[in-house]
Amino acid sequence: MLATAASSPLRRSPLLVCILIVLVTQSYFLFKYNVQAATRFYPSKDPANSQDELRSTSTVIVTRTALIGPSGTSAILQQPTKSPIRGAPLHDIVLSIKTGATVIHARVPIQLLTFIPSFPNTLIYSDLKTKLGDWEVADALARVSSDVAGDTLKYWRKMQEVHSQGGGLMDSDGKMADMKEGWELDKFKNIPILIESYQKYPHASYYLFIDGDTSLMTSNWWPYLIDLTKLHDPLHSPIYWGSLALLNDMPFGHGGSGYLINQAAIRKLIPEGKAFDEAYLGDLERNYTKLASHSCCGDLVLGRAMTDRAGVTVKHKWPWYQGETWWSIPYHESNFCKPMGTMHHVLPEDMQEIWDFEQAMLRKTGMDKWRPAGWTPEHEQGMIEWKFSDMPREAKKMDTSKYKYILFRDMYDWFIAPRLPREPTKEKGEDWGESTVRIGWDNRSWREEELNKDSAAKEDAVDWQKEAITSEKNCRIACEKHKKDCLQWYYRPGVCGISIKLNYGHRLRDDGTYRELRDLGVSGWVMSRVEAKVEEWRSKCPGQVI
Ligand SMILES: *[C@@H]1O[C@H](CO)[C@@H](O)[C@H](O)[C@H]1NC(C)=O
Ligand SMILES: CC(=O)N[C@H]1CO[C@H](CO)[C@@H](O)[C@@H]1O
Repeated sequence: MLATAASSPLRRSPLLVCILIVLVTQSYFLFKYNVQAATRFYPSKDPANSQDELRSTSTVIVTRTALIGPSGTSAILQQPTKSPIRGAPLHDIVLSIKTGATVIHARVPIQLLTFIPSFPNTLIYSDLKTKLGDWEVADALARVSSDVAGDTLKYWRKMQEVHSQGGGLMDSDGKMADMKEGWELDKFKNIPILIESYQKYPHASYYLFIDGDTSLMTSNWWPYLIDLTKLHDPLHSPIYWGSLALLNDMPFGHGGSGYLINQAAIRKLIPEGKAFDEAYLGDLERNYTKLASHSCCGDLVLGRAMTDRAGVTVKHKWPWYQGETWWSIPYHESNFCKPMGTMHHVLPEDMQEIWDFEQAMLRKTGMDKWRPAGWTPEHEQGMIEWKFSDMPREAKKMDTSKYKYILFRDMYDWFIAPRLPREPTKEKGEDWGESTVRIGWDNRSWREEELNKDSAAKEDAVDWQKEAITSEKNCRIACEKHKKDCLQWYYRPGVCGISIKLNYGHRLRDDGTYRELRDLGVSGWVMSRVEAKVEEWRSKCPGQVI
């Protein structure tokens, strides 16, 4: 085109040509710069996001503000920045979850989103047959004999009726409707759940029973079960392990902390050949439904069945099985270096944080790639399932002492250390001594040693113990001056708790006046002692420094 423009004005004006060339070159560089400037707003993430990145580089005009929502977060759905770690699936341990129709929607979905996928053989039991997404939820009370269960079962019938009429058992905020008595049904569930878990998976090596507000430290279970299997053949050496509780001298594994029963132990209760014998199972159920009807709790009933009928008494395996969550755990020398298996009373949002914590820990320790010895590509692809009762020879000889378990120490470092108040508190000219303080806060010191009116009235009570319950200051002084190993204290009028264990605790109420909160309780920590103690405990974790 230009070549034919011999007579065009361009040819006659070299100056115009020069200006044109300069303009074209300049806009080329400007364009190039813009592309770079624009890509800088989208820092490269992982390959999964490169698609998005490409799109944003080509649409240079899109400005940053257009993509950012009012809260400052991106308005486009973000891909996960890192792919989640899913260790090897644990097919050979049946996970049975017990919950109730009034709380299931608040609790179980977050379990399904976090640890349950690692336990492909999971069973969910409620007091109503229902579904959660694609998961079938069974009614644990379906096989309970109403003639022996007694009056309590009226709540169950009521629930079925409300549900069948289309009434929700939970309001849209996830709060329980009127059926608060529903929890009384809970004690009838444990034996039916055990029977049905065995019927569904009669060949599993292990059966783990937990509640809807129990959380698992999933990755720790692999090396734990390898070692357990080396010591106790799951088909022949009965195991009923948990966190021992006692009621009227009756030992049982506390339900919320979770209890583990192997096949050998289940077969002591339901002998070979009886797994589908409904006459036998009906008899078993009736016997223990009757016991449940005048008992407090289902885990106790199960303990009775295991002890009396199966001849297998629960073994106390705390703190692997334990009933606290990150803020209620009393951190102490006795658990600091120990691995954790279960947590209880876990709020849904805490369950998420515990999951994030586990993911971060696995990356940090490098255990994300860990597999048991004898694990093959066929296992990895899901073509064969791992059987603990028939482990490869390599696994039986496997040295798991190098495995980096997630410990209570790690939980302390992740959850507690960054949250403890560190600045010594000076308020309204008061002298708080060495302690850092939170008002309206219960650090559960009272669980260790509680001084109160009764203890002050005892003959051998000394002066500082009597005075400690009269004011915050005296309670603090009791901890700081009179108990050299006291790490923290808690005061409310008439009560002074002092503790040699570290417990973070929780806010007692979200709102209120200073006075109101103060009357609820004040917690203090002697941080210099806390730090020294934690370092002392930490130094005793063998080979676990990471
Ligand atoms: C149920 O209790 C009866 C009476 O004590 C007893 O004879 C029977 O063996 C028990 N059955 C089971 C399965 O526990
Ligand atoms: C919320 C909570 O756990 N509060 C406890 C505070 O301490 C007293 C004893 O000092 C307990 O009775 C409360 O239950």
